[in-house]
Amino acid sequence: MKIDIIGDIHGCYDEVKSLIEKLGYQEKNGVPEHPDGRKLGFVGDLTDRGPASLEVIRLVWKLVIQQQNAFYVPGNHCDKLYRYFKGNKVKLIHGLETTAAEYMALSAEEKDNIRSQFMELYEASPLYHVLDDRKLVIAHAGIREDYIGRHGSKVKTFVLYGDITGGTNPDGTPVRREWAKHYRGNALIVYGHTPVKEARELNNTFNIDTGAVFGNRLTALRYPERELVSVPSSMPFIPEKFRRM
Ligand SMILES: [Mn+2]
Repeated sequence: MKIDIIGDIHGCYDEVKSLIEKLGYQEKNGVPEHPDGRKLGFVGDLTDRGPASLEVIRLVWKLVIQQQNAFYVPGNHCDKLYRYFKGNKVKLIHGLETTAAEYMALSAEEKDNIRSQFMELYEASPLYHVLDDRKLVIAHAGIREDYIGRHGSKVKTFVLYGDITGGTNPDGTPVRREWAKHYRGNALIVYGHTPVKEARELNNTFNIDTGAVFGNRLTALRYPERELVSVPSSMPFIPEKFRRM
């Protein structure tokens, strides 16, 4: 199987459009299609902070649900947006306020449409995808080898938030252990969640969150070629958002 996996988009619709074009996809009936039958994958965090979160949802819904021709796993931002759309009390912070503002500006009918599209997408998608005869795993924040094939709350927390200790850093962000340093599995793990200036390959894992929404780049990994393709971001660069590795 040949798949192009895209990192955290966070509402950067123009960037994802140009990345998909750069990957060789052509628009057919309003949906990108690859002449060689390649498919798209998404590591999650489609929305929040960027300028056009709802457009990103519409695009990914078309690809994954309507065309059944792409793979998506939810990120922690997707999980929170799902809870917001369900009517749960969630705080409109950490970028959700931008997605909520786009949503609130819609007509009642448009609201219903986007809300049901997103909820359908989320409900139809696994916490992580195991693909290509278990040679490839897509998980938002990555996954420990012994969690592959398992489900449940510990696994859910790990794939959405990473290997968090429960503690907080001086800047208020959660302390995360670097699970990829200790990963020894045979499956290639493709993930995002932690913005890095350069996509990072380590022990058969790839972090492809190159911080599009923080002004760096939006990146895709071509599988099985293991080639990185990226486009520059139009957002202002915020250096303190990038983890030093
Ligand atoms: Mn993210």
